[in-house]
Amino acid sequence: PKAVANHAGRSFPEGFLWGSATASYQVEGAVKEGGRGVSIWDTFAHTPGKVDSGDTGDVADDFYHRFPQDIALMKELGLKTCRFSIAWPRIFPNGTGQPNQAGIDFYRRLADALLAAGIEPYATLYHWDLPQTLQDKGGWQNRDTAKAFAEYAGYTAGKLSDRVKHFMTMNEMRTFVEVGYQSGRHAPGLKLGRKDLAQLTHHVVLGHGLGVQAVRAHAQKGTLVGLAENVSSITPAIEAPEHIEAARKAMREDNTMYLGVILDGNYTDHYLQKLGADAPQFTAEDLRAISTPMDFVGVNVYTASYVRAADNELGYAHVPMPKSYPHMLSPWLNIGPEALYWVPKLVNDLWKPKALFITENGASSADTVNGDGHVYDMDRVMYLRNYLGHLQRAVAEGVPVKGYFLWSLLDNFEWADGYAKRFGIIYVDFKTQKRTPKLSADFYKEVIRRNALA
Ligand code: PNW
Repeated sequence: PKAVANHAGRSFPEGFLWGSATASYQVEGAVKEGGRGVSIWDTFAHTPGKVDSGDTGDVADDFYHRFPQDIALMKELGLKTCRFSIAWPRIFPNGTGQPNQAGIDFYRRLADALLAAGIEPYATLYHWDLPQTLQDKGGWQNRDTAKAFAEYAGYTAGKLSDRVKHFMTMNEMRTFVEVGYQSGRHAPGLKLGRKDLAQLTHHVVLGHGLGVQAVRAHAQKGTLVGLAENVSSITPAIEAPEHIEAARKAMREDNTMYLGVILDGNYTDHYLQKLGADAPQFTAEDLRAISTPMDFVGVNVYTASYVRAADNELGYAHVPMPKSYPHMLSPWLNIGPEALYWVPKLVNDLWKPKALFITENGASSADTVNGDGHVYDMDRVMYLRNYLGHLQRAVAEGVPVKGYFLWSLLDNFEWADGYAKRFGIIYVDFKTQKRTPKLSADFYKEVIRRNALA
C-alpha cells in the first residue's frame, strides 16, 4: 500500500546509501579460528579488571559463523550497504611477514554473501585490533607500525578489491589514541604523557596516509579510499552568525591532530605552539604522505560539542554541559541531533571533500525484551528520528553526504563496557545468540523503504 504520511520535503536523494556498521572484534568471536593471531584487545579483555563484568570478545555475536543469517536480516531491513571491519591479525597473525590465506578467504566469503544479497560492502582496515606482536614492539609509539599498517592495507585491498570497492583506512583515530593511550580505558591501556602522545598521534596519521597510498597502489582501478573519524562534533550552541563563525574556527582547531592535518596538510600553528618542546618530530615528506588526497571522508557522529563565540585568543569556547543534560545509556552520549547537520556542513565548508559519509551514528539503550517478545527501544527511535531530521536538512541544502551507516546492526561487545551497553537495532541474547529486531529496526526499515523520514 502507498504510505499515507505526507513526507514531501523530508526525503533523501535517490540512491542514498542506507547502511549499518560493525567492527571485527565487537562481533566476530572465533578468536582462535582460521589462523587468527592475537590482538591487543584479546590481551586487554583477558586482563582482570579491564572490561566490565570480565566480558571478552571471544564469542561476541559469533558473526564469524553466523554472518549468512545476519546478512539475511540486513536484507530484510532493506540495507543498501554494510560497513564491517577487517581484523588485521586474521590477515597477518604476527602483524607483518607471512599472510594468512584463511583470513582473506573469510572476508571474501563475507563480501560475496553481501553482494549476493544486493548489499554493497564497505571495509574498514583498522578498527582497533592491533596485532599483539606489534604492540610488543611499541605499537603506535613505534614509527614502524605506520609502515606495517600500510603493508597490511595494501595487501588486503589488493586481495579484496575485486569485490570490495570502498575501503576506510582507520576508524576513529582520536578515540583509540585518547582512550587507549591517554586515559588507558581501552587497549593497550597506557597512560602516556603529552610528548609521547603527540608523537604517537603523528605515527597514526602517517599510517593512515601511507595506507591510502598503499590501497591505491595495490587495489583495482576505481577502488575508493577514505577513513572514518571521530571528528570533534562541533555544533554552534545557537544558530547565529557569531556562533557559526566560532564553530568554523573550532572545527579546524579541535581536529588538527587527526582529520585536520590529513585535510590541511599541516598542524595548526596554535597546536604546535601550545605543545612547544612536546610537539611531534616530523618532516615535510610526512605531511605530504599524511595529506594524500582521499576519495571520501567519513565522520562518526554520536553527540554534539556545543561551542559559542568567545572573546579569547581562539575566538570560541566549548559550552560546559549541565548535569541535567539528557543522554542515552552511555553517560558520554549526550543527545545533540543538530550535530548531524553541522558536522557534515562544517567539514564540507572547510575542506570540500569529494564525498562525505556518516560512517557511524547510533545510541545505547537499556533494552529489555517485553513480555510479548518485542524490544520497544523508543528512546533509540526518538534519537534516530531527531538526528536523521538534521541530516536530511544537510542533504537538502546540498552537502554531499552520500550515505549513512547506523551503529550498530547488532548488540555487540562495547569495548570496556562489555555487553551491558547495547547499541544494536537487533537485540542479541548473548546466551543463545538469538536475534530479535527491535522497534528501531522497524523504524529504520520504514525510513529506508520511503527514502524519507518516518
Ligand atoms: C565508537 N565518545 O566509539 C566506535 O567506533 C565503536 O566501535 C563503538 O562501539 C561506538 O562508537 C559506540 O561507542 C566511540 O566518547 C567511543 O565520544 C567513545 C566516543 C565516541 C565514539
